[in-house]
Amino acid sequence: MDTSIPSDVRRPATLVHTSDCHLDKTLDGPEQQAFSSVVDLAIEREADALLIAGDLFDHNRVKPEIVHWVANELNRYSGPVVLLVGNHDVFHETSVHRKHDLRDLYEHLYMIDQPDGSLFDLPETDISIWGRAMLEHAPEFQPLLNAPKARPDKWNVIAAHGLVNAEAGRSSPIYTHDLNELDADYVALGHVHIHSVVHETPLSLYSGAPYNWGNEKSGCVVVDFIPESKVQAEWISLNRT
Ligand SMILES: [Mn+2]
Repeated sequence: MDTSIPSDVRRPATLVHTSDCHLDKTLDGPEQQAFSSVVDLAIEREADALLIAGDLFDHNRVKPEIVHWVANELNRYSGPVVLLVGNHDVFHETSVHRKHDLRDLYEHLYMIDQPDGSLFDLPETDISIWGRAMLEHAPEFQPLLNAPKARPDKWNVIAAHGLVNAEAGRSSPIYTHDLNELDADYVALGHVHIHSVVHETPLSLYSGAPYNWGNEKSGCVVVDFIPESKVQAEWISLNRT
């Protein structure tokens, strides 16, 4: 009889990672259609969680109809949604997220609202997500500062909205040496609208925007966490033909 205890006790999990949705205009604009496609993908892949890594909204004056529309879209999915703010929807006093709190409209919404970091262990999955709420898009804001250590029983995800290897003086910088020091399974980045893999260990990706002003590299990322395996991340095009 094999009495060995598997070293990796985590359950397999799937995460959909998006960012930079920039919702702002009409209810049937291309940004809205692309966001619906992200939700469709989360449903199709039976994702355990959806992570929005900043700039869900384009600005702080979006109409309440759009916020309600987002909540209705998320209700189609009905799983846990983790929301990080970005520089277009920073969490300062006049933030769209303070005027219209999505937590009041969607019960499975986990808002990263702490400037020093919010950590969520998501229900019915071993995914854990940490990030820092941006109050001001400034050189002083370091999205990865004081990230927690990984826990062996979790898929440790870090969410950050900022610029990787920014020149001195740029806002919300993320440096390679910071990524190297992270103890995490996956780093979900937002801010740059074109998808790219920016770092291998831990695996760190910009998802890119779901609607990138007509650019053919519009899409989002599906991340599969498999015990005893490398994290798999697949970029999915959301371009409509
Ligand atoms: Mn941004």
